[in-house]
Amino acid sequence: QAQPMLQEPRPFLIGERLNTQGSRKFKKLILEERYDDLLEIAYEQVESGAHGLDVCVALTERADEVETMRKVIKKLAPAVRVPLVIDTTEPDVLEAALQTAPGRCLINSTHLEGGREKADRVFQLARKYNAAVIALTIDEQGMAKTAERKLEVARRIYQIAVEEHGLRPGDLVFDALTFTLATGDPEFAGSAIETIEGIRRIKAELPGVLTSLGVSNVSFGLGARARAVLNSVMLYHCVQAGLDMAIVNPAHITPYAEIGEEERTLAEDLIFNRRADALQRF
Ligand code: THG
Repeated sequence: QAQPMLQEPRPFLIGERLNTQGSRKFKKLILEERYDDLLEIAYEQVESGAHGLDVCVALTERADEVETMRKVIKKLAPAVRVPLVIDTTEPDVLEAALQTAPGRCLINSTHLEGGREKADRVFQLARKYNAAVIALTIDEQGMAKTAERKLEVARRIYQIAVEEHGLRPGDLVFDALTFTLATGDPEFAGSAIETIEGIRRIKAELPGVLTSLGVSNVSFGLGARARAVLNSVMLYHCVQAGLDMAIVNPAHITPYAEIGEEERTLAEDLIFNRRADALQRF
């Protein structure tokens, strides 16, 4: 079966910088309605290796997310040849985006927090506009923390999307979510292992589905060099476990083979929770 959202070889890289929540620069451009200038951020990500572009224009300062999303997509669509990843929590913004974009889109994202009502709406829109959907492993109990729970939530979402809404397994992209390792909180020391194992189990037990991860979450709170190393090493191990897509700043990803052994070992000690002082040493 054709997998138009799948990059071979893996991973399909989704550029994260066209995001008002994750980039001060992009937020400023949107607030000042400088739509021509956002193309530079788009081009830079594609030139750095992005295969798709995440687009999030949500702002607490402004109430016109629908119109802003339309304008941004009208600017991007003719200029870049990569799929757009529509990042919004508002169904009306999502539908406006899917109506405006000329090609197949990826929806970012849905989940089961607060029940399945919103997910049902998202899957209906995915069917109507032939979009793929990123589904986060979050349910009524919150973000799934163990590999077992991540698989359990993914199974429920699969049941709803595939069995009930008729999506193809290849239209579903499960995001097993990862927490930052920068706080030193012992409760989260094993969280990267659970994410990597969660990816492995979702790929093993839900045949045909894809997986994605917002890799930068693992390094929130660290300095720039440490972030680049930790993100790159985490990405490598996730891809080894079967990860298909990664939401990253592609300019900050270093190939695994180019990371020196010392830095790599420090990062792996932290990711795999191999020593109690891994964070201080990193
Ligand atoms: N899964 C899915 N979607 C997601 C996430 C995920 N979307 C949002 C987020 N997580 C991924 N996007 C970003 C965007 C920016 C950053 C991290 C993740 C980031 N920004 C720098 C910072 O905050 O320090 C740069 C700030 C700036 O330039 O102003 O780290 O997990 N499906």
